[in-house]
Amino acid sequence: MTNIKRELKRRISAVSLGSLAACLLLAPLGASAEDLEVTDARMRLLPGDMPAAGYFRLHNRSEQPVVLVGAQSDAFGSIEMHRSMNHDGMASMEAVPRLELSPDEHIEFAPQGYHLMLMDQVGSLSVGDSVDITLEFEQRDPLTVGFKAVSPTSM
Ligand SMILES: [Cu+2]
Repeated sequence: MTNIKRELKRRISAVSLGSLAACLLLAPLGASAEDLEVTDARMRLLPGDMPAAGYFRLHNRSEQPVVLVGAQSDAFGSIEMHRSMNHDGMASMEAVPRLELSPDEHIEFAPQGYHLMLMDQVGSLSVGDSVDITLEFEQRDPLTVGFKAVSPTSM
């Protein structure tokens, strides 16, 4: 009995390793970016300790839905997806845990709408600097994009 279990275990791990190798061969690094297009990536710096806001346009050029679930960067301790809202003249924002794009859909992260809330900035940043931010998706490789720092007054 014990021998059978042991043999079974050995076979299972051989299969897992085999399929892992196949996945690595079938999915070369960087290929995932071909059907996802990010343009106009920028971050608006605010004075003092106020969090910066990240804006961009994301186009799903693939034939599958794509789900954006967040972002991370070495330059910030924490990044959240938010959506700004305006109720009766009161501005507020809510966290957006996931954002689904249908095939060929695009979405705009822009002032007064969706934004990346860039919090706990690690170093100092100046207008013109570029910072890598990695966008994270459900069931596909993350995509790292250079975001250019722009002044608080620019859109
Ligand atoms: Cu926000």
